[in-house]
Amino acid sequence: MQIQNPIVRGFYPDPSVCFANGKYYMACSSFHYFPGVPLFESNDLINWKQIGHCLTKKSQIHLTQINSSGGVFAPTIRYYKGRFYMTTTNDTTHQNFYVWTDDIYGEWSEPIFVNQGGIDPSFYFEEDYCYFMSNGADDEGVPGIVQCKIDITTGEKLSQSKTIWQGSGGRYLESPHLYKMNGYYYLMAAEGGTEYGHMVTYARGSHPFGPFEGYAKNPVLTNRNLGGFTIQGVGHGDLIQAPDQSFWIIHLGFRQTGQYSTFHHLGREVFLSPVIFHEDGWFTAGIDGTTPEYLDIPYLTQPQTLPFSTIIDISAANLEWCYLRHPCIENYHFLNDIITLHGTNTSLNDVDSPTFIGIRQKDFIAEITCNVSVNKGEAGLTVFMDENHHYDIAIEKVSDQYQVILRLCVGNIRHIEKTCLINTTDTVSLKINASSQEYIFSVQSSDDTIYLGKGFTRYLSSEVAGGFTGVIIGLYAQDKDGRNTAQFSDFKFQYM
Ligand code: 6LW
Repeated sequence: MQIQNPIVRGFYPDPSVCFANGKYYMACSSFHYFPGVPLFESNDLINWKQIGHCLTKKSQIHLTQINSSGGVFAPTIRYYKGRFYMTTTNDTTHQNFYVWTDDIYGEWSEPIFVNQGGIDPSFYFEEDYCYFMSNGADDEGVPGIVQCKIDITTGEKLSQSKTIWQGSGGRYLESPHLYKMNGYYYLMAAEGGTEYGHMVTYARGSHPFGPFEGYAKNPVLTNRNLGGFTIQGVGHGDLIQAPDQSFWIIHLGFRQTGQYSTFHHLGREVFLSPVIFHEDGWFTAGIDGTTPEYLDIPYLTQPQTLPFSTIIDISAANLEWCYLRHPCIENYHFLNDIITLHGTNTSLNDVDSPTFIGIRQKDFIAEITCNVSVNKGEAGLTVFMDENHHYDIAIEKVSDQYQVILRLCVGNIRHIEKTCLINTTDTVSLKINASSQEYIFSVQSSDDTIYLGKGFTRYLSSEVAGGFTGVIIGLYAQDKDGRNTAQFSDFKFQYM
């Protein structure tokens, strides 16, 4: 059956995957968003359903007032002897830690810290030993992929951190994962940085601590030489076997907004590329070493589901909600298909936790609508990349009328594109029409659609905003004079 990359769309970077009890589980990075580390389940590596998050408690992750794109970096998920382990870095506090659970649908443990630096920690388990690797430098200061043995019950180091591979020469050697197959240890990594030069490389050896011999034709997977192809930045992956025992790399990549656009705003997404092991024990990946848009998946029995039009489940049970840093939960109420938000004087421009609850934008072309009412201050929808890059369409109470505002924030330019008074204090329907190049903002009143203006997607892109995240569509409320009350209903995403 044919499928289309990306297999998981929207800002879900740094995928790591494991197999347990007949199913696949995948974890992604989440940075300053809460809950942390979205967790997915699949039967076939193609159709993924979010089942929760690994970091759901404040005690598990420090996010208070951290910078955007700080916090939770790339995770690794592994299953060993009936227990799931997820390790990641809080890049803001420079700490590597892991959490565990025996119930993948339940809560995860409190963090257990490992005294090894660098980012992108990973585990390899063998004969009751746990090898813990990350990028960084060893105890002698030698840079590369570093590894130690740890006591998995305490996180205590059982050996020194030793540099085991220095990569193939690309910058930003990261994302190490170790596997054993056919008598060899394979150490897979990413190099080139998470932008246009990204790539997957690997080495193999006969012992978990090496020595490792790099694959002669590294990188084994990259789209860095495919100018004019919309899928770019492929790298940072995890190797996995499908139900028919074929090998695949699940990895990140991004979609440019057009063939030669060099902008992407939906963040890094999840892609799949085939792997073939050859007789000499080395493997090749992708189609001639590149990740294509369309792939034939011989074992697949259930067609791929792509993002479809949905009325967003506006209840607290929706696992896709994300908050900025640690939310003040008393400002969020879910009841009978209505979300009530209490805005504060923390605004979307602050490196803090404004009253904001969002869902990732998963495809370029979308119509997003929501009904909003507010008693004072401001409430609306935001197309949010970070505190300096967001487009807001909101209503504001002006005596006994609403004023509708379109605000475009790009860097330190904070511009009110349009305001207009509308003749109601009832619920207002806000609308965003997204294409690959622009967002068009309008308001629907009972008898009219009022066009407010537009904002280009490129100014919300990673190339302009920087950082590691992608666009999230948020419902928000703010009130510079105190605490307001806003209600949201009929939040819809229609993908075309
Ligand atoms: C992540 C690193 C990377 O930890 O970007 O693409 C960093 N790779 O491996 C943040 O996602």
